[in-house]
Amino acid sequence: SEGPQRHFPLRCLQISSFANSSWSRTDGLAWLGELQAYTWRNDSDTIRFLKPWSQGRFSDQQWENLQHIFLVYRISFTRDIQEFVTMLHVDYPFDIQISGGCEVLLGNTSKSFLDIAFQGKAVVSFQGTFWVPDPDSPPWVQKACKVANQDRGTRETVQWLLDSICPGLVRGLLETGKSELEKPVQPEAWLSSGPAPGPGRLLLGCHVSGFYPNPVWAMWMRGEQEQPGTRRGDVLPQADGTWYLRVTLDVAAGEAAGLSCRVRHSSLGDQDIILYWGRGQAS
Ligand code: J81
Repeated sequence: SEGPQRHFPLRCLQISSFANSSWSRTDGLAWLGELQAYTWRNDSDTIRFLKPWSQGRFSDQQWENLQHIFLVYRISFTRDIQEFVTMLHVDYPFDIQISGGCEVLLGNTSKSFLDIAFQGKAVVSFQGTFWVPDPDSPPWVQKACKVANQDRGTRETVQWLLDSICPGLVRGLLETGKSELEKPVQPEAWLSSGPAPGPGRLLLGCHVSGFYPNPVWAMWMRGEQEQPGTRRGDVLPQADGTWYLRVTLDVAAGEAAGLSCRVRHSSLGDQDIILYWGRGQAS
């Protein structure tokens, strides 16, 4: 059988905000490739499955065990951080972000990662079997790592989660989620005219909406000629898991005729979408 065609890393994100010594919250979420599969809110004791395939090939019992590990972790993490802060004189308020996960590669191998940021800046990563502070992280972080590295039980658990549980979960998810993960969704496209950039000028908009997976190519054209003035917006996420992109072109009003917007996407095969300016859109 053929391996996965694209990369589907599992990315688990933790966001912890500490306002003062008595108020904090921790939320979690996780993505497989571009699709969010889990959420874990501070006020909930359970990780919520967002997809019908989120359980992967794990049994109910395996999920209960994992759930328990994470519940203990969340309480311990909050307590640990508050202790470090008291002991090492760190100022409130602050945020800690943790990004961890793995990717299954060809040949039964996998690659994992676990990175911690303090106030938005990377400070610690887990490497092999140890917490490793960034060389330019604050002294208190370096001290906290020394303390954390004394807890061999936790280091072994982290290693096991990263190197065994994570790839095992992902292998299951690639099977249970296969059809949704691998099925491209076709975009719709339409043209618009935006606010005039100046006297006698037009801002032509080409909107591409509802595509999956993310990479898409869209360009204003004159015949086969790509228009170098084409400006590409950000690719924006939509609530249904698809993406949206707008590309614009600033042209002299007299030169708009004959322009077209061309869209290529994996869902379209060779059948690019081509929309011609002046045919149908409200201008
Ligand atoms: C800016 C931040 C700087 C902090 C630098 C240090 C980084 C260390 C980060 N450490 C953690 O995130 C772990 C926090 C919790 C951990 O310290 C332990 O308190 C906790 C409970 O451990 C105790 O019980 C365990 C069994 O339940 C073992 O027996 C262990 O030896 C014992 O001390 N550990 C866990 O909850 C393990 C699960 C970790 C999962 C980590 C996912 C990110």
